[in-house]
Amino acid sequence: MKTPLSRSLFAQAQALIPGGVNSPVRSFGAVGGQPLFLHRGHGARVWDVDGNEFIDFVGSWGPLILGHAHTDVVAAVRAAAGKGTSFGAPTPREVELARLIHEAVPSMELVRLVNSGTEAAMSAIRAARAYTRRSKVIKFAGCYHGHADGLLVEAGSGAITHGVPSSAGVPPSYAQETLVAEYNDLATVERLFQAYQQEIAAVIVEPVAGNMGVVPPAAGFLAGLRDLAHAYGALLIFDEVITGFRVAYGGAQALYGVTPDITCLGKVIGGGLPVGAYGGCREVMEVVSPLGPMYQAGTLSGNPLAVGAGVATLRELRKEGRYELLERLASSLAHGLVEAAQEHDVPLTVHRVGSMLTPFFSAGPVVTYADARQADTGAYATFFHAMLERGVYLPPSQFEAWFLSLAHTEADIAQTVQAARFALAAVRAASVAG
Ligand code: KE4
Repeated sequence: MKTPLSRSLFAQAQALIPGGVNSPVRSFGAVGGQPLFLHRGHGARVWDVDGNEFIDFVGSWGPLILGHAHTDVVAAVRAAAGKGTSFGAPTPREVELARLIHEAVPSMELVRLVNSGTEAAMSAIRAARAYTRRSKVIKFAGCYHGHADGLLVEAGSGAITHGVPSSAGVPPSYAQETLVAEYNDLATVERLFQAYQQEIAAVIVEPVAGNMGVVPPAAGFLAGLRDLAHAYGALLIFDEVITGFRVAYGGAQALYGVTPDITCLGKVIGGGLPVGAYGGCREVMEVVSPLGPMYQAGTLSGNPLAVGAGVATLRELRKEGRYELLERLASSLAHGLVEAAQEHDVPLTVHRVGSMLTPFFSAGPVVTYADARQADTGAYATFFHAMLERGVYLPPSQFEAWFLSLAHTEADIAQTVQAARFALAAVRAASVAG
């Protein structure tokens, strides 16, 4: 595959942008090589600046559940732009998006729109702290909730000591209010509650982990979190930035039947434009300014173009049969990958929840973050590049989710599985060669 223009653009970008990218995971740092510069997308496919065509399973990291350049989304953005791109004042569409979100996710009695998943998560935590008048927050190793300082934290030395920064520039004083537990391990959560009792404001969790690769909640894990949090007077926050409108129209809370106190959304609700949201029961959300003492604001929050794209996306998603189609396509892909791996004797554990999935290069099981980290990232890198060469664009990291859209077809899945057979043969050959 020839990529001279991408290479030239990457050299230019590196002279102007840190690492040549506006978000680190795009750099191909986890798989090697240089990133492709994309020129356009349509449906399930993207084209790079050198004209190479790919079936896309990144989908902008989740938002493009309808596929690229969906006619309704493009029309909504065009119509909004023609009437003015932003007002910094309430607009009718914001009410419509809030209503669509509330109807889909009834636990979100009040919804505040923001501009990203990061803003949604940091605001949800601030609301929980304001409501409970407590400071500490429990998160899980391997879960990612955006780049707010207090969330770039990993487990401290002891099992129940406060967190330590996982990024330069985060003062230890910010990290020490964050406690880190193990995903799918309720005992680690209970130990933190026993140690910190009434100091904990909230537990924040990805109800289906997506940022360690896709790791579903173990049976009883989410309900156990809710029961533990409420037993100690803390709130449960579901970070549904990925899972919201992805794993079901009502998100993971609908799929698993566990209701959080606050929900964070992003990605799909913006249809590819910058939208995040957080919301919960009226009693909690009435702490948010201008109703209450917790401050949170944003110049472009509820922006007409982004909200228009989000409304068009949710209107399409709520139509009959949309999630059944996503389920069929994703199930077909998962089974094809498993069969191809068996054909080539490559250890592969495929996790899937709805239309998000991850093939772990590991014999498994993969239940915890520690399990996920055992995956063979070298094998994933070999697989990634072999798939790219065969026209399939995957997340450039073993620890991310693949996303399908309503624009993918059974023919796309068949082409992807066929490419995977070659790519897995390459993985096997590399493994044998040692
Ligand atoms: P943003 O601020 O990137 O819109 O959302 C942050 C966020 C919050 N919560 C969850 C569960 C998330 O997955 C994310 C962001 N996801 C990453 C990919 N795993 C976005 C890709 C990137 O960082 O470039």
